[in-house]
Amino acid sequence: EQRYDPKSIESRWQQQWEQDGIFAVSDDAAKPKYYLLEMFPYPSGRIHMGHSRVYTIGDTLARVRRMQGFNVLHPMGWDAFGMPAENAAIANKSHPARWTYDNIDYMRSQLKKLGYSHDWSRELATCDPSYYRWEQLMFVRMWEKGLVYRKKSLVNWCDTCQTVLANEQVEAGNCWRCDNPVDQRELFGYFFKITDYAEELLAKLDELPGWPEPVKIMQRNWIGKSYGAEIHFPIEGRDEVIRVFTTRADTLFGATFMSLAPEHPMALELSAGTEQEQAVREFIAKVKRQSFSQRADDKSKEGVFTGAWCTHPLTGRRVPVYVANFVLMEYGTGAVMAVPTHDQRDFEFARQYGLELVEVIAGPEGAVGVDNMTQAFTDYGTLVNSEAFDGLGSEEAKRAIAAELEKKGLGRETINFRLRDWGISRQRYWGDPIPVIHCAKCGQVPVPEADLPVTLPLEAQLTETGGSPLPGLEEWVNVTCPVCGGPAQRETDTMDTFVESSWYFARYACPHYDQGPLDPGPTDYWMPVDQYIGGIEHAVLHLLYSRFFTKVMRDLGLVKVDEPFTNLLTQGMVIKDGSKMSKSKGNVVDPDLMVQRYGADTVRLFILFAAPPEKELEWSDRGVEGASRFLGRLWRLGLAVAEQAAGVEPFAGGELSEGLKALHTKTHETIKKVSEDTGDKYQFNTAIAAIMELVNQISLAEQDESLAGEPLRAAVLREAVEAAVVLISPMAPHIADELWQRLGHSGYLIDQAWPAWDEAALVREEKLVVVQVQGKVRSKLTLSADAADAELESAALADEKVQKFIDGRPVKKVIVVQGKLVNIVI
Ligand code: ANZ
Ligand code: ZN
Repeated sequence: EQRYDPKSIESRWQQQWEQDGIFAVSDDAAKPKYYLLEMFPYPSGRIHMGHSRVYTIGDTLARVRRMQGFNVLHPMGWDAFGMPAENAAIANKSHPARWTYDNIDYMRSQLKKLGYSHDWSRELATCDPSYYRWEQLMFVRMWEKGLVYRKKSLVNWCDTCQTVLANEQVEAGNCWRCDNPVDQRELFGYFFKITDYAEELLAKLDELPGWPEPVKIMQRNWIGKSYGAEIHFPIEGRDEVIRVFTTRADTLFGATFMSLAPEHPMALELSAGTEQEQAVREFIAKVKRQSFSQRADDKSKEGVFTGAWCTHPLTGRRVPVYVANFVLMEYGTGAVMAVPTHDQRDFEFARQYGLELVEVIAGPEGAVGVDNMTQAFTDYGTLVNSEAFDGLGSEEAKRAIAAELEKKGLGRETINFRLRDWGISRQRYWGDPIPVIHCAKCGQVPVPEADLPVTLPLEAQLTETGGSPLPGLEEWVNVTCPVCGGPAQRETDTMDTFVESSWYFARYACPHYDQGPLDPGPTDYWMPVDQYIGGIEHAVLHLLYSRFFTKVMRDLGLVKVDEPFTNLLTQGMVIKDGSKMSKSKGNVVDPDLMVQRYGADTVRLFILFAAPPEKELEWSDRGVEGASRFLGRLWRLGLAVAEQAAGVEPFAGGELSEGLKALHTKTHETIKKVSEDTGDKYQFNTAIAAIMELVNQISLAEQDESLAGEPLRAAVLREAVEAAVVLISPMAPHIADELWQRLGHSGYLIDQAWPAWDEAALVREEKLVVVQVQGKVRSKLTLSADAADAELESAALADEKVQKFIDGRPVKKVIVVQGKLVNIVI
């Protein structure tokens, strides 16, 4: 007998697959397409367990769909620009390109060793000019459409990473990459107008039933649509107003002061010439040194009076204007009407600075009186102290007050979004150069299409501090202005790497196309991605940007779809000893090592069997051992049946004895179960459990001497083993192809049609079960032919006649013999 030796089997089949190019897919419009994509990896150096999990899930599904008759696109590439390459290059005195491409080569070989069915003929790396040149073209087209603009703005600056971060990249005040606190700086940068698409990005979420609800909720919150009002407060002694955005126009009569963001253009202007000017200057300078996290911190609400007053738009009362650190310039209008009785921050601020309180919303118990308030009352209620609006409910009052303001020309109902435009400028070297030229005469001029791409100069030497070397490359920087021909300079910022990952999925349709970003034929055929798989950590960043970019590409005439990903699966984390696998926790299991020790099929099977895809997966060495033992059992059985059923066709009809009928039924039940579990729900764990049950039953039948003489035995065994091999092939493709060959077939299982089950075979027969008490036959039961031992036992114990003979005495032991006889010992 031959031992199961995954190492030799796997390398042989991987070579065969590659040699025959069986994973390369053509744009065969005659077949229904299925585009399956896993989020592409950053070439960090090695494949980790998280990668193995997401690609194993994806690969299994890709293989199932292909066997089901779809033309499956399952591409792979590299999210290859980004900071770690620069850091590694500085540390190793090498070049980011070198580091990146070396890593890509290594990781590609690791992925191949796992037996994934990626179409490597479509491989792309985003740091390749043949990729990023088209991104530059789209940038220029977006510029022409007014979807890109340049402005000086207060940006999130990470001093450790020496770069700007988008709002989405700041997590609780810290850098998403290095976790250090983020500062604010004023810098020029380029912005993509994602806010133009806010309404559509929000609305279309409702048309994505194939997305997990938590992801949609996160996106909705991020887009943050608020219905409210804009209200104008005329400034005393000037012909100007301060505009505020509020979601609580019903509290207008309780507005007793104003709060401006320190960055608000009027903050300094209003204080100019007043006694407060110096204090305001100092305060603004102080806030500028605070990080966002400090400003957002609940405990440090600070402010200063500007010395200016404005007029309440409905009561005409005087309202002092403050500058406060917790008001953000980036939201609404950067100014807030402060209602200390009904907003907690304003309440605390008012207490701290001795400002007036006016109660205007009464709860169910009525007004409480400002002297009794220990905190703001923030619920909706009934208006009091609000002149003509007294007695109205909050909702009604909001509309009525907005209408009154509109009549007076001092406000109106409005909608505000939390979503900000996407700042894409990074002061980094290893990225896609922003294709803009600065001319003293003409301003910012996009690089003409004919001059694209702006190639990232590879001769650059990185500086020790991590700052970009591009501004120092005079030969590269100095150019002539494409408009006036005068001396000009290149933009030296590069694009946020999230730009590359916002459209790579479309480029896979035509990765070698050199006439534009996307070849219409294949793009229209393949897009959208039918199933996207990746981590929940990308719920807002990558997934929102990709949705935005798809809409931009649509509006540039490059794609026809509105949404990039029809279905989204967010796989759970891989954990070990109860916590996420990470270097810092020291609980990392290296997939490569596991593949070496057990083989790829075992690793894949364990990953799929241990948990459903969305759930956490707890790494367990015993679980891996179990998967390995199971494949060993399948291997022996496969070889045994190959020998015993050599030359015999799988069962195709005829009268079967009870024992063979049971196995035939089990075979078809398993086909049905695995088909359903790999259908819409991706329950690979239960699918594998069903295949394991089938294999057990085959093993029992194979050893069952009573079946030895049956003429159809070999045919039924072959049918069952072949089903097990075909069904396990998407999960454990190497052993499956090997057994398939040894069972006398040629070709690859991925080209095999997914098996169909025979409804007629599913009908279960009944059997007679004899029940003995103390060795004497006391009853006979009719049970389903496949009833398990446990079922026999409980049916026997529950039987009335049996109960009579047990007569209340404790049962010592129940023995089930060959599924036909139950003996009860008392
Ligand atoms: C008056 C008021 C009274 C408010 C009240 C709330 C409660 P959402 O729902 O998130 O849109 N606000 C507006 N602009 C702001 C800024 N730039 N920085 C900080 N806070 C700002 O929040 C809208 C509310 O947040 C607005 O409604 C405003 O405070 C505050 F009893 O106005 B409200
Ligand atoms: Zn010029």
